[in-house]
Amino acid sequence: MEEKMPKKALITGITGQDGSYLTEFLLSKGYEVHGVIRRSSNFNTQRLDHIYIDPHNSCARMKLHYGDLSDASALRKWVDTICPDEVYNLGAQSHVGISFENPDYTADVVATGALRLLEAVRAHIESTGREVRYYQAGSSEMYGATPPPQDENTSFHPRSPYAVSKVAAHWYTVNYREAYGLFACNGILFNHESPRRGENFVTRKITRAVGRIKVGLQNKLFLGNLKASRDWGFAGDYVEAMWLMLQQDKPDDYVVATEDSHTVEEFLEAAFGYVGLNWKEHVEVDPRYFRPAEVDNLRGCATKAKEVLGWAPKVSFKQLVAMMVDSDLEKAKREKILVEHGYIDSRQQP
Ligand code: NDP
Ligand code: GDR
Repeated sequence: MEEKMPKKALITGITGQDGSYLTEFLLSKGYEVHGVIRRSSNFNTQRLDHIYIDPHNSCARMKLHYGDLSDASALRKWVDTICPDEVYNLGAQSHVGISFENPDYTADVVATGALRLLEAVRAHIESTGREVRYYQAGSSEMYGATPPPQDENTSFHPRSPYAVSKVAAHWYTVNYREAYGLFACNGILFNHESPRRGENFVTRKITRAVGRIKVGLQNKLFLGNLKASRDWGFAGDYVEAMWLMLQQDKPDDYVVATEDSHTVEEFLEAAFGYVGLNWKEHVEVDPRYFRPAEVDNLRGCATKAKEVLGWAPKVSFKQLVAMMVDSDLEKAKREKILVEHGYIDSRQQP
């Protein structure tokens, strides 16, 4: 009997938070997973180390290739040589605050990068006749100033170079679907976090500090706007929704959210409270972290994802906070041992 070839996925942003969870998920479904990674002077694959198998080993089902969303020729080359069934565009300069400092770069990678990848997929389909499905990592930041609840019909009012670039990527994706019949989906994902979240996003910055304060490595935490409210879910739950979108009969756009929103202050209360600390004794507001334009309130309505995809979040806000604090407390304990033995400097902070 002929053996069935495994499906192939190509992921940009594979080294990021979502890239690592999506890779685990797709490997568990039997996929061969290919990832585009950036050249860096330091290794940037820490989030993948636990699933990495040397490619010389025939059982290696995750393969990494150098490329960049700013390099159209590399994107085309990898789409043509890998011949993926599904392409997930997760790569981005994804920090909203930093996008005000690096606007041009952010637009190039987030907006034009998506266009470059769509064009690589379109050209590959045209020359081979293969079917390739495309997922675009859209963001609740696109709603920006439009008040909640936000769903697929809510108008966009982006408030940062990052968010404007995501709106452009969203419409490029819709345009390639309408113009070329591409199976292309936009996932409009609300904030999702995990122990693998980048350390300069507010949730992880808080849970890292909670761990370090609890073990005595740090005393203060400097933050910006504490009044902003976000719909925070667990990244592990959200990558399943990305995959589900590409398994449907028709391409479409979906909001993915918990439908529950909390302020940064509430996150502080939950994270510090979980280990018996009072956040007010440790947190100071530093205007350096204020943004030129803020997004005050995001809360999604994920009815469509629930009804069409059969998707629902599994991890609650409270469980998410506990998961992140537990992980960062363990990390801080290990860090403390290294400090006490003089291997690292206690002033080293995220
Ligand atoms: P991360 O910041 O953790 O990961 C971003 C990834 O993009 C990293 O792998 C990074 O590589 C890669 N990358 C950055 N610049 C480039 C480039 N020029 N070319 C190719 N790859 C690049 O983000 P998340 O995993 O949290 O998010 C994944 C995607 O989903 C992003 O597009 C983000 O904007 C979007 N999103 C995220 C949400 C969230 O709450 N997490 C919500 C909604 C949307 P490196 O490791 O080398 O830096
Ligand atoms: P966000 O996430 O901007 O929603 O974008 P972030 O965690 O950076 O900010 C959330 C809110 O917290 C406020 N805040 C701070 N933020 C950071 N980073 N650092 C601070 O010290 C701080 N103090 C207060 C912010 O002002 C903001 O209101 C994330 C990213 O993952 C995007 O890529 C994604 O598209 C959206 O979520 C949905």
